[in-house]
Amino acid sequence: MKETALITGATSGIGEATAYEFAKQGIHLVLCGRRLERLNTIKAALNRLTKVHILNFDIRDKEETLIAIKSLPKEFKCIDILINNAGNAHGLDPIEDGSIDDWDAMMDINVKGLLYVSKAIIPQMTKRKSGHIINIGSSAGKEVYPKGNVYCASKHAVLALTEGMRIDLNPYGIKVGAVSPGLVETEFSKVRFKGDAKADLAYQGYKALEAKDIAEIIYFVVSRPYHVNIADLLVFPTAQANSVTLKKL
Ligand code: NDP
Ligand code: 8X3
Repeated sequence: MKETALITGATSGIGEATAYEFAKQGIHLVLCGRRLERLNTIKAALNRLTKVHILNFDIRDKEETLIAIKSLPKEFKCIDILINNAGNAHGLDPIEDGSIDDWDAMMDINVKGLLYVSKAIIPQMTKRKSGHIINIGSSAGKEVYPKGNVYCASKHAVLALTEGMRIDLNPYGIKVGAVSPGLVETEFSKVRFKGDAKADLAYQGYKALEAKDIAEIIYFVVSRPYHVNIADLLVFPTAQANSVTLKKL
């Protein structure tokens, strides 16, 4: 029987690329996101390769999240692989100028949303004593950079939760790990800078990672034999040495 993966944030960037990568491998997919039109387009493209079901909800809303996951039809109910990917940075401001709405968005989506989705899926994994959870962290979860304050805090929380999940789910044989990228060229900067021209500059003058690079790594992580659990994988573009060191042309 084919495995089923639920991917949050599958409408763009790393989540969408992971959906394509998994579909190539025949993994059945539950794709989640707020932009329904994109979910429909991706489903239409991937249906030729694998079975796809879409769930359209906002992970900030705990009721909506729990109801959406409960609504899964029988053939998609058993989730073998959970990719907690949905998330974004909102703003890049020194702490004294930060917007409370941006702070709420980052903590509500990157941390609490990840918890709501996990809460909806983990009980079936503990019951079956099997499953694999991958949380998409960030280099920002390992080091704090100027003006990164709350985004970095949210990603530090993702890595702490990854460790906590791995410890608590160890008795059930459930694998838990994180993939922590540096700069990846996606819609991430458009969201961070709210469409401002700064977004276009974020990936100029060097070769950033592509979403596909991370998707291939995620597939590598899920395709290891059962006794191998990749706990955390930090990946930078070659031009980037850490959060503040970037070799531009
Ligand atoms: P994108 O902006 O391209 O994708 C973000 C995804 O998250 C979208 O599919 C979006 O879907 C979804 N999402 C955002 N908010 C919500 C919400 N409230 N409810 C449901 N889904 C939501 O960015 P990336 O692909 O780059 O980001 C994916 C993950 O990778 C994030 O966790 C990010 O922090 C992390 N990351 C990104 C890096 C980068 O440089 N790009 C580097 C390190 C980590 P929709 O809007 O349709 O709901
Ligand atoms: C995204 C990478 O450096 O913009 O997590 O925080 S960074």
